[in-house]
Amino acid sequence: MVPAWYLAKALAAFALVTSVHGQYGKSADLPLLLDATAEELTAGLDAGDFTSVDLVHAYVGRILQVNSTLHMVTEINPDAWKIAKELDEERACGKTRGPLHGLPILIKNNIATADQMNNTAGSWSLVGARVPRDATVAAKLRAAGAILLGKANLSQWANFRSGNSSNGWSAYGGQTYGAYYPGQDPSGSSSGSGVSASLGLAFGTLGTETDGSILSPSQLNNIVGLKPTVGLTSRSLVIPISEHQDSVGPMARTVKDVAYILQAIVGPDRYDNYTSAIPWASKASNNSIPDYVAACTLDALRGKRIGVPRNAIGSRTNASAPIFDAFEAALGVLREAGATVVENTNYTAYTEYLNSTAEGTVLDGDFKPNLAAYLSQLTFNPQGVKTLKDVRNFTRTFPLEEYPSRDTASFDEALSLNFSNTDYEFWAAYQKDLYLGGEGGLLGALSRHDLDAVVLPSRSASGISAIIGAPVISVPLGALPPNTTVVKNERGTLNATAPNIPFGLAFAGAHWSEANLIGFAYAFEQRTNVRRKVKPYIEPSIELVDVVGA
Ligand SMILES: *[C@@H]1O[C@H](CO)[C@@H](O)[C@H](O)[C@H]1NC(C)=O
Ligand SMILES: *[C@@H]1O[C@H](CO)[C@@H](O)[C@H](O)[C@H]1NC(C)=O
Ligand SMILES: *[C@@H]1O[C@H](CO)[C@@H](O)[C@H](O)[C@H]1NC(C)=O
Ligand SMILES: *[C@@H]1O[C@H](CO)[C@@H](O)[C@H](O)[C@H]1NC(C)=O
Ligand SMILES: *[C@@H]1O[C@H](CO)[C@@H](O)[C@H](O)[C@H]1NC(C)=O
Ligand SMILES: *[C@@H]1O[C@H](CO)[C@@H](O)[C@H](O)[C@H]1NC(C)=O
Ligand SMILES: *[C@@H]1O[C@H](CO)[C@@H](O)[C@H](O)[C@H]1NC(C)=O
Ligand SMILES: *[C@@H]1O[C@H](CO)[C@@H](O)[C@H](O)[C@H]1NC(C)=O
Ligand SMILES: *[C@@H]1O[C@H](CO)[C@@H](O)[C@H](O)[C@H]1NC(C)=O
Ligand SMILES: *[C@@H]1O[C@H](CO)[C@@H](O)[C@H](O)[C@H]1NC(C)=O
Ligand SMILES: *[C@@H]1O[C@H](CO)[C@@H](O)[C@H](O)[C@H]1NC(C)=O
Ligand SMILES: CC(=O)N[C@H]1CO[C@H](CO)[C@@H](O)[C@@H]1O
Repeated sequence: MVPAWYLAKALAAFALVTSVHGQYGKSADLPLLLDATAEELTAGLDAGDFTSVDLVHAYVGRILQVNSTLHMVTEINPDAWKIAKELDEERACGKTRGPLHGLPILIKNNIATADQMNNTAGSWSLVGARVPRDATVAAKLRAAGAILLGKANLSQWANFRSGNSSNGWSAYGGQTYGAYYPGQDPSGSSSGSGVSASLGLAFGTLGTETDGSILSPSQLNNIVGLKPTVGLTSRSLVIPISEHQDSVGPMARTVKDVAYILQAIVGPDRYDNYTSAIPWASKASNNSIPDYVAACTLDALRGKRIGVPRNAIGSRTNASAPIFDAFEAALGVLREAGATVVENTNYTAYTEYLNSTAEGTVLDGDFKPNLAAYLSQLTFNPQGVKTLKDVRNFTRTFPLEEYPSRDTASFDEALSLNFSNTDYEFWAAYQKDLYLGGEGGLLGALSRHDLDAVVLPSRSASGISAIIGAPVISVPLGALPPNTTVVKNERGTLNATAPNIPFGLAFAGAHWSEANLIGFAYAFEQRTNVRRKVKPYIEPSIELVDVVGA
């Protein structure tokens, strides 16, 4: 998916520069890309230490160094160099579009762009398909001056195709692996976004979540991920699963970087009606957009009430002991940061939730019409797939889709539902979800205990918030110890549990409470700096010093 000339171009750049970088004498000052933040990169760009073209060279070089092992990026934007040059010229003229100006970002391969890149959800059925315009979130990133560097691999169809595929596998992109243990299950479905952000293959990334697809790969790849309130970020021209649950959000190495990206992608969009529910997007509220970056303060937890829904975090076993220990220690950090930790703010309908099939009904009911609506917008549709039925037929008959070794169970289930998302049975299931996650779940706990948020191990955080479309942030909490027993995924192809595999801490709150959650995560991150203590086993070596001056 990437022409050979990229490789040639990138390697030529490195050959040129290694001979000259000494003469600039700047190498000691240049930020190291494994951890470089928006503010560090922008300071270097402003000071003229390096350019956005240098950043594109360096990040592409890093991608090429690890992609044959990890398969985390499916294509690189052939226009990235040109765009970087334009943004460099703007900066040289004293014009910057905002804090993301000139920073390269990778986006998940289900977010469409009206350029040379493919948007496939990992399926060969959509290779070569064209869209009428950029997805709104992609357009907003461009307008904010970000460079769309390429597309990140994902679990195919955002993990809504198969009952026996593997996380991070797509027919088009191959199998993504995590960087913290050989053969690491990268989790999903925003697998490539998680791995790429973690290894410093771009400044940051976008992922999408229906239930866990940002939070899970964020926690398991040692990064910060925010799943926004459904409707805060537009889903227009993002390949969907469910209009009631899908959300586009940032995945990056620090909470503040997540805040910078979020700031750029939020807002009302006439192409996605759910964005009209954004409370501040009205004249009545003076269009008072929250300042997510300003929310990053050390004392954000002071005086806040943070609940622990003990009945929703599972029980301690030998295998989960390290996560439970780290979680208890984290509660101590929250208290030291001035928060009141309120114990046993349990979800009253949690057992019923675990037993409920309502979410499956909502996703199945939405998928058929939502996918057809996406496909109907294509301006070029090479395989002529117009419905889920067409997509299933394609998947079952096109050899590279690996059917039946990877089945189509999710497609089959959605197609077997004999009603759609306008039916009363659908509405009943959706209302049940609103009760299970609302009064019987998160919202009931928040109001009964007068809480600002709840805190959980990230692995337990997505479901209750997903079914009501509420926001969650995950921040690094720790990694499994060296004596962890290696356990494979169900397919037997990945190492799902292993030493050094990271895990996270999540804050979940009411709808539109992102600024609070960002503050809480920042206050925790700054006191613990877990990300810097957990190291990948594989890491690209190319740095800015290798490309500056090329
Ligand atoms: C990934 O690696 C393979 C094999 O080394 C290479 O052919 C391909 O072009 C690379 N893809 C990207 C996006 O760099
Ligand atoms: C998109 O897919 C087509 C068909 O495989 C390919 O020729 C093209 O290079 C891809 N675009 C990019 C940017 O990789
Ligand atoms: C999983 O881990 C085992 C044990 O360390 C290793 O032998 C194996 O190669 C790993 N799997 C993959 C797919 O790399
Ligand atoms: C938004 O809702 C209006 C009114 O129901 C409808 O006409 C319009 O098509 C919707 N737009 C989108 C993008 O769904
Ligand atoms: C909007 O601005 C007006 C005038 O400054 C002020 O009176 C009003 O309270 C503001 N409303 C909100 C919701 O902030
Ligand atoms: C909350 O749940 C925990 C774990 O299931 C249980 O031990 C505790 O008794 C519950 N507390 C309340 C107040 O329901
Ligand atoms: C848990 O670990 C302890 C001590 O290492 C051991 O005695 C016990 O058998 C383990 N329990 C299980 C269920 O493996
Ligand atoms: C779980 O669901 C089954 C079948 O729908 C039902 O019989 C059972 O009572 C439910 N249990 C709980 C705890 O809700
Ligand atoms: C099923 O897909 C194949 C391509 O994989 C195509 O040749 C065939 O016409 C499709 N059949 C139907 C009924 O759409
Ligand atoms: C996946 O499931 C299908 C049936 O649904 C089966 O035919 C196939 O063998 C399974 N794949 C593997 C690798 O077990
Ligand atoms: C790993 O080591 C820790 C402390 O050294 C010990 O408490 C724990 O039981 C060990 N776990 C396993 C699975 O052996
Ligand atoms: C574009 C790209 O890097 N594709 C790679 C994805 O992974 C497969 C193997 O799983 C490779 O063959 C591709 O080169």
